[in-house]
Amino acid sequence: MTRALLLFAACSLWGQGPNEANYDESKVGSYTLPDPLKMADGRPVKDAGMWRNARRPEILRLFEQQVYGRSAPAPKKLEYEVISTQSGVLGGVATRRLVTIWPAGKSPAPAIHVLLYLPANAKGKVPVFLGMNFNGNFAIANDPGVPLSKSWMRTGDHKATEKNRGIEAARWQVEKVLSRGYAVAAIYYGDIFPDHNDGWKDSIIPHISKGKPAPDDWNAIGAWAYGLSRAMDYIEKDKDLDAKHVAVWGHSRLGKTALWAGALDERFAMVISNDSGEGGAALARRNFGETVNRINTSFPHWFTGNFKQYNQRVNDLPVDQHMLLALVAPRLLYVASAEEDKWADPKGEFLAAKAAEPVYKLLGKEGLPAAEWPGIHQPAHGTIGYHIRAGKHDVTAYDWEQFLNFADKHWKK
Ligand code: GTR
Repeated sequence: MTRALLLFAACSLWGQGPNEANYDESKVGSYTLPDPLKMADGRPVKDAGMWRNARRPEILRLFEQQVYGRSAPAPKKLEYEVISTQSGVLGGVATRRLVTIWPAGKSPAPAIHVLLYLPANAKGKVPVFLGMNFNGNFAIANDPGVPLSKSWMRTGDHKATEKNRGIEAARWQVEKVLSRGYAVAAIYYGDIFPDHNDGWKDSIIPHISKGKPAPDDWNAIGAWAYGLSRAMDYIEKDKDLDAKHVAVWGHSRLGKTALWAGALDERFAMVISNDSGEGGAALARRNFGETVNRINTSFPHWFTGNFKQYNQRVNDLPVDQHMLLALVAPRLLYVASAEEDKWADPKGEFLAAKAAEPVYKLLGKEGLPAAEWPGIHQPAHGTIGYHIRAGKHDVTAYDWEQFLNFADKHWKK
């Protein structure tokens, strides 16, 4: 059973317990969202310049201080090595490139391994879907040429095994993405921060930030987002890739991470959240499914220390997640939900995307063309895209079909 399922089961069993998750729309209660277009001192944000120079940095700072923590600056010079390039892989449809990045300087410091697949028939620089995986790069496709990861694994004895090769293939849809003319770039989250309560000491953080962590220091999500930005550093150096058209995407905890990476790093032209839920695209103030208290209790290593102050007083947060989504503006933003993924609060994900819209409008962009929460399988694609599909917490071929249509609409004019 996955952690999410266990928690879900536990929450239902607890019944009336203090951590009970609400799934009753009539019990959500009322809440007031902070206005993304009002400065903390109350002044209205009048134009694009004031958003850019005053309000955007203010919101970014608040997310750093209170939610995800302050990350380290990018390394002055990226240390990396292209390990190999092999054409004719995945049945001939792809060229595979393996790259190693040392975010804190060469060994013995940790390495981030990048797996790239380029369409075999690519002409010119190729736009890229960059994501992070849960089981190692060798898990995203059935490709015997990708080495097993040597990093911590979440399952079994925490070591990679052959039987996990390709187990995330359905979630990555590599062949489909390539066939639509995009490259796939993948990194493994365990290279950056092993996903458990004690992961910090084996993460990249102590190699980069010296001394004891401060209450507003980065943690797992901050470190994973940092890894995505280092992969982006590499993409900028690869002559075969179009660094101006990179979509950063992620599922669940890695969807939260993709959003944070996209907020911090404006080189990402598109940001995609798939079922990211609490601490991702879902409104924190909406009491439905997972809560701030629950997520900080189950996963104390994900967010910054300060975030725990809000466990019992979510309404005191100076931000809510629509403001994280607004930090992506005016760039392309996609939020995907799943009907049965109640834990992630699909409606709260839609409402957050909708509440980010005034910032897009201020910047002269379309926003999200859906006045109401759309029905199942009725994607709405503006500058903000949204869909909810049937089924459970997962990434499916349907989700990819929408992400690719959205990218085509904006990038293949
Ligand atoms: C759950 C967690 C969610 C989500 C999910 C996942 O246990 O409560 O916030 O991140 O894990 O990442 O699969």
